[in-house]
Amino acid sequence: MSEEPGKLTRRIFSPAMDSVHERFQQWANAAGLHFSVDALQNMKIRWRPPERALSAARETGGLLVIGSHLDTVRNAGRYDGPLGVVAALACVEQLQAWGTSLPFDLEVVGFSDEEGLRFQTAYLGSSFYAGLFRSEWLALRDDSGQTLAELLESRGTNPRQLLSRQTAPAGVLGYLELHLEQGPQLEELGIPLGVVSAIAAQTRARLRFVGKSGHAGTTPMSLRQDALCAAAEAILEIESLARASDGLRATVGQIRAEPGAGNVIPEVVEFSLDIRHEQDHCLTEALEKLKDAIERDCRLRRITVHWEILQQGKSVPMSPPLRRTLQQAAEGQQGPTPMIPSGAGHDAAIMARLCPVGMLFVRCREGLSHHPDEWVSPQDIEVGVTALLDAILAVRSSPPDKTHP
Ligand code: HGY
Ligand code: MN
Ligand code: MN
Repeated sequence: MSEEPGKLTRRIFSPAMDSVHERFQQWANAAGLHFSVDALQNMKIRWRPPERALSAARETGGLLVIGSHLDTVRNAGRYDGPLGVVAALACVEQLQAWGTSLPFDLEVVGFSDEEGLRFQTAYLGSSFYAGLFRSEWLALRDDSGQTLAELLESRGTNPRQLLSRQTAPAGVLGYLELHLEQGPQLEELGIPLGVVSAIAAQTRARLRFVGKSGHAGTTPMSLRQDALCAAAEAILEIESLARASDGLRATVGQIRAEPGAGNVIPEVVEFSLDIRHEQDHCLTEALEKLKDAIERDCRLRRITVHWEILQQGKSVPMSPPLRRTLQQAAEGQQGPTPMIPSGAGHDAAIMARLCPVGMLFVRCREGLSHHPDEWVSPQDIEVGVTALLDAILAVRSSPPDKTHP
């Protein structure tokens, strides 16, 4: 279910996302579960265990949220996101089949915009779900120039009302997410499961280099203000700093040059910067170093450079009670289980502002992700789903204490 033939690309508010929801709605209906999609296209499948449906205390005990995201990057793999949503639904169906009683509801969520592919700002869906959506995001534009507000209106949602309507679900006990590791550690250790210790700090920025266009054949090299050469020097500056700094990861994934003609010296170049580190202060220091170095190089080239910070997130530790719960559940499947920091971002980084959060990593082949060859073995998925089930049952007996999110 993709926007692009021959590759998997699925953004928020795309027909492909609608198709995925239709498929999940079939499964939810077949299981007698309540299916809904909110105004930011987060999918929610709610299971109220039988005795809760009967007891007067139906509103007590709260809600355990399990899931992941349904949107993808461009030319994505099939597991990043959907694996966690399908695993969550499988857990609910298994608990139903066992006739398990729980003192809380389970809500399977499929967040709509974890990758941020459409608007270059990640977590729009989970931010709305957690009641943290910001009005300035309505002005975000996608690459067709359409704003999020216009898109919402085209789907019958009043953007202004959206902000007043966003309400975080009540009584959330915690959020659990199963996700492929997107790294090589579990494969190197030869075990299927790991537990996430923390999600790395991440900054997303857009850099804009402004020079002067001119004729490619007549403008002497010494007189040029070539924005693309300045951008190229900056990109290599970014790479060499990341290579020299332990734990720093920096990526330029998108670039655009204007006027974009082969015989014209580029006047304006924009590129994306995704830069991350497990330690907040290391990321801050790296950004300061890059700003100084790139501005120095641009001065020499008579180029002006503008930095636009699109999104900044501090590192997010997972909740200690849920880390322990997941680790015990995984140890029940495989024995000793490592705590692994996540270089990848996840919706859990947002949900952590609402409730205790925990993440379970599943081994993936060659650590590959954000790539069509991304793959997780059915055996490892089964081990992961079983551990997730055990973690849900463990929450039943000892809900995470909200004072220690
Ligand atoms: O980019 C990330 O870290 C995640 O896949 N959104
Ligand atoms: Mn993901
Ligand atoms: Mn991803």
